[in-house]
Amino acid sequence: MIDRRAPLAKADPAIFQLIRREVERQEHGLELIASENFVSVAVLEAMGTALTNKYAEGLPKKRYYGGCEVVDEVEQLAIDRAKALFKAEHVNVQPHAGAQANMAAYLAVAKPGDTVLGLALPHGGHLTHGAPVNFSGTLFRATQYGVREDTGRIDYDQVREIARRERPRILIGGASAYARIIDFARLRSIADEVGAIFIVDMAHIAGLVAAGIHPSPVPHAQIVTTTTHKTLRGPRGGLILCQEAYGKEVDKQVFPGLQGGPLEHVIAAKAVALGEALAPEFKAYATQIVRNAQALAAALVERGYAIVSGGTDTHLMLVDLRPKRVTGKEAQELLDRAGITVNKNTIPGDPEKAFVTSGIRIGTPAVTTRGFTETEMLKVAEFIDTVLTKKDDATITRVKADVRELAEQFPLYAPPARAAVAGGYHAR
Ligand code: DSN
Repeated sequence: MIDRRAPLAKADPAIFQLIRREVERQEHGLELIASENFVSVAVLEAMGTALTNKYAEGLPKKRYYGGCEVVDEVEQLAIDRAKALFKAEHVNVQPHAGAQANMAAYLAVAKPGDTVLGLALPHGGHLTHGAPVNFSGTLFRATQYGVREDTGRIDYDQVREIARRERPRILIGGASAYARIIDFARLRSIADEVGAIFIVDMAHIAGLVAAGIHPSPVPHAQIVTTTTHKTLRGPRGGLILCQEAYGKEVDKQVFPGLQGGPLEHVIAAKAVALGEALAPEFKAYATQIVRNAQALAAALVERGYAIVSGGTDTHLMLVDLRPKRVTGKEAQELLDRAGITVNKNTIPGDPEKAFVTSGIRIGTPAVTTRGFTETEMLKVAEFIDTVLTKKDDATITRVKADVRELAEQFPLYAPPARAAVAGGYHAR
């Protein structure tokens, strides 16, 4: 007989222990994956609620199920906050993730077989921007632009040339490993010149856009997609913002086109995160993310590393490891052993395969949430360099202890949360 009232620790000790171990890992390591962050206790709490029990296919006040009066208000609050935060005309908060948001956005304005033009994955783009192994490259005829090898920056002249030649239905802006401000006005003018719809995936920079640290794509693009869990620091999920004229079609593509019932517990958590991003403190947080990234990039350059494009305007940098004679794969594995989490990443013109790579991508949103400033970033650069230069077990063990000591000075969740994840979270 299942005891429905038993706490997780008692009901399922195996899962409880695994969650506890993961919380411990997050507490004691340095999270430098550019697409990750640590959400607030309020966001965690909203996600772990009975809203998960509710079916609500449709939109607020236009549902296919009874009993939606409460979740209607939850979803409407999320929509209203997203509209206010990004100054968007129309918002759909239901996409389960960024890939679904992109698929719905593309299908709202294009048919299978139409041509799309996006930044190539090996140049810092994203799988869903036309990679051959993804729906965006199989369902559509994908063409790709890149960055210049000498500058590491988007080659807008090349974008224009390809757009004029290929006449895409959709021009996609946005990236997952690009450290420089994207010129959305310029991309929009190229899209207009060739009669394309301009869609921006701002997943990586959404928090910076929300805070006004990065120019917003919203005034330029007909449709903007994002995830909610990166710099925006919300739950894992997606959002679509668009001009009113595209609203009905976007909504139809999300449901019934691609998804069934929305995840109202996650939508509640999105609303909480959007509320947090509307608060004045969020601007200070986003500003510090960029300062930390710039401090880390400068410290790595001082230690002989090359940074693609020479630096960063955002939350991330792409480190070219070739001067240090270590591959991205080796670097990721060595750093992992020291409790420092990064991901290997191709660099423009990478001679190595995607599974090996010559680079790593490093981002500062998560460590900034912990409270790190430029002072700690200098220590982080020292840890990274020591591990990648020495590589031996004794050094890695020593750096791991230093990483733990630094992390413990900036605790994430108070002890009760580490011990009893099902019993409510506490943030420091
Ligand atoms: N996989 C994400 C990233 O790491 O950038 C993008 O979806």
